[in-house]
Amino acid sequence: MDQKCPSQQPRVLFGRKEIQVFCQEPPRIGNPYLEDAFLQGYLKAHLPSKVFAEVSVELERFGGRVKNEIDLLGRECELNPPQLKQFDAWGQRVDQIVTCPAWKRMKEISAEEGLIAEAYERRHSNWSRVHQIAKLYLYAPSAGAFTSSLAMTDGAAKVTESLGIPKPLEEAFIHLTSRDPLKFWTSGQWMTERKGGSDVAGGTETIALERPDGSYSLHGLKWFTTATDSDMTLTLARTVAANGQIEQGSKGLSLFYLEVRNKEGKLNGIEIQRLKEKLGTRQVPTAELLLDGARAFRISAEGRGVASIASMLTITRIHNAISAVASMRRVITMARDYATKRESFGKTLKDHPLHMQTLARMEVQTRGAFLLLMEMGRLLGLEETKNATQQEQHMLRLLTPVVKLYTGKQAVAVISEGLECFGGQGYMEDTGLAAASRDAQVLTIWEGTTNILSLDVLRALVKSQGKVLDAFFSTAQAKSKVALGFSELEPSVQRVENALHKLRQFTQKISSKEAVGMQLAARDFAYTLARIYGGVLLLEHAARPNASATDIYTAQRWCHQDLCPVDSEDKAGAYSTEAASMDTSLVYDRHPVLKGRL
Ligand code: UCC
Repeated sequence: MDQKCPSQQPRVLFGRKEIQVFCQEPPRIGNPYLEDAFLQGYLKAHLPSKVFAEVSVELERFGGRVKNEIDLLGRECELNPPQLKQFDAWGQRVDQIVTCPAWKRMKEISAEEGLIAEAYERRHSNWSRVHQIAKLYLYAPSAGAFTSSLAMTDGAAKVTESLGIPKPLEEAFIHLTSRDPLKFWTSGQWMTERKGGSDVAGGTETIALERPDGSYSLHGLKWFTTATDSDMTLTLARTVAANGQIEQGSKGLSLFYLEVRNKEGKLNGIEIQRLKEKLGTRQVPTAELLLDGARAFRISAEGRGVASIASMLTITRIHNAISAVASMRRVITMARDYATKRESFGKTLKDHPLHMQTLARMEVQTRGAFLLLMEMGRLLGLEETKNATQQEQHMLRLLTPVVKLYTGKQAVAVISEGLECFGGQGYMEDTGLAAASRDAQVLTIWEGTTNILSLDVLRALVKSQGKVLDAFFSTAQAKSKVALGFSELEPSVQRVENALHKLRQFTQKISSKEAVGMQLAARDFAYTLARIYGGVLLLEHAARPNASATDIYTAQRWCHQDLCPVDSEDKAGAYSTEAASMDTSLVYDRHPVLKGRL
């Protein structure tokens, strides 16, 4: 990685020799823990000192492993995507997903490092989640998307635990949370069917027929199953009543557990139709599956499928945010290193102020996103150790969709900007940067698109009868007050308070509006929550005793954005019925659909 260009050799104009030696110094990836002052600062500020000492030593060691071992494996996974072998030489249907050795090694490393176990052993009590998330954050950009398997594995362990470890899952739970590579299992999450992935209640056609022994036989077509090489999965299906009736909608769905293969390694009534050809995350074997009598166990009460899998969604959405923030951090680390090496217009990139401004803006976004992510970990840890107050539980429910949707969008923007920092090299496949850009694009799509998650924010609001929002106002107000005594931070605190005031006014006004107005405002509303709370967390971070000038500067820059876009858009009339109608007219300008011809 550190080789030098032999650029000082005597020049032979356009000589063969000179052309051959042309090269640029690549960006270097160091120990990601040691290079991340902001991560270290966060952990030091929040973890009890004994926990910090232990966690810090471990993260430094793991950071070394990421740099020296895992990063190369991740690249191998990218270069050797999985393949489907459907038949053996003699025509026997085998449906084997062939993955590369590096992918298999990722599974072993995940067990050895306790990447799931850490969260369930809870050796650092309520800080165990923060510890696990910090570790995954170091791992994710080098993991060759193995993090998607881990997200679902963690989600499955969480569902199992929250259902009180039902009998059929007793053994599985031990496997999912094992540190032994020989015992460790990964899980899938099969939710998406032919009719689509967002409207699960409307799209799930799979049926479950009860067998005499109490297990079920599943029949259906799962259109998009990620990490299909997993050992087990959780999936939704409709039970069939004795009279043959099948209830449609959400109330007809129950949650099932099944093992993908039997003890002999044969698929459990499953046919792999094909692997999906995706834009990114090509390392991950994603498949279409026909369930043709797969043996499964119902693990939720009948009709409680969506509500029961919701705790899995909470976890996978947090994992999505981990990958989003980690990928932003990685591209900045690479770009800032490259900026010390690459010369143009007679100086290195780092000496071009406009280039530094661009990187600094990316850094501000990434720091805000990082604190939002860690706040999720803090709240989840409190909830899982039964230390969360009612207010903290409300915050966890509200912030999960907000943080997932916001960091996904930020990642796409920051990584795109990051690619530009390398000029044409950022567009090259073999630098690995193109893959980072492709992989980022999925972060806004899987585990709920931006709009679906914005509507989930409204669901949380309605279900709690506004209590999640009360919790938001009280928490944001209390946290931002901490920064009041600091003169450099006061204008930013003022901006946050103004935004909170406008948001309060907006919510009072909107509650009397029709459902369409609420829906039109949902996305801007979610963005507002993310911007205000990101600002609050940056202010809190900047007001701690050992804060640096850059901590203060970051909070100031973040708070300088429009912190209440929902108010700005409302004032511009964006949520009125007229606006809704004009939106359609604009989209279908002079299109036959508007003339009733389609
Ligand atoms: O599977 C996929 C790819 C996997 C890749 C994993 C890797 C990710 C990590 C990456 C790291 C690299 S992608 C597909 C994933 N699918 C989704 O995310 C689904 C998106 N759609 C939704 O989220 C919808 O909002 C639905 C499906 C939840 C809406 O369903 P319903 O049936 O219309 O929802 P209802 O009727 O509003 O809610 C049913 C119950 C209610 O509880 P009860 O009955 O007690 O009132 C809700 O409060 O479920 C509860 N509920 C929730 N609870 C619904 N959503 C939530 C929630 N988010 N949290 C808590």
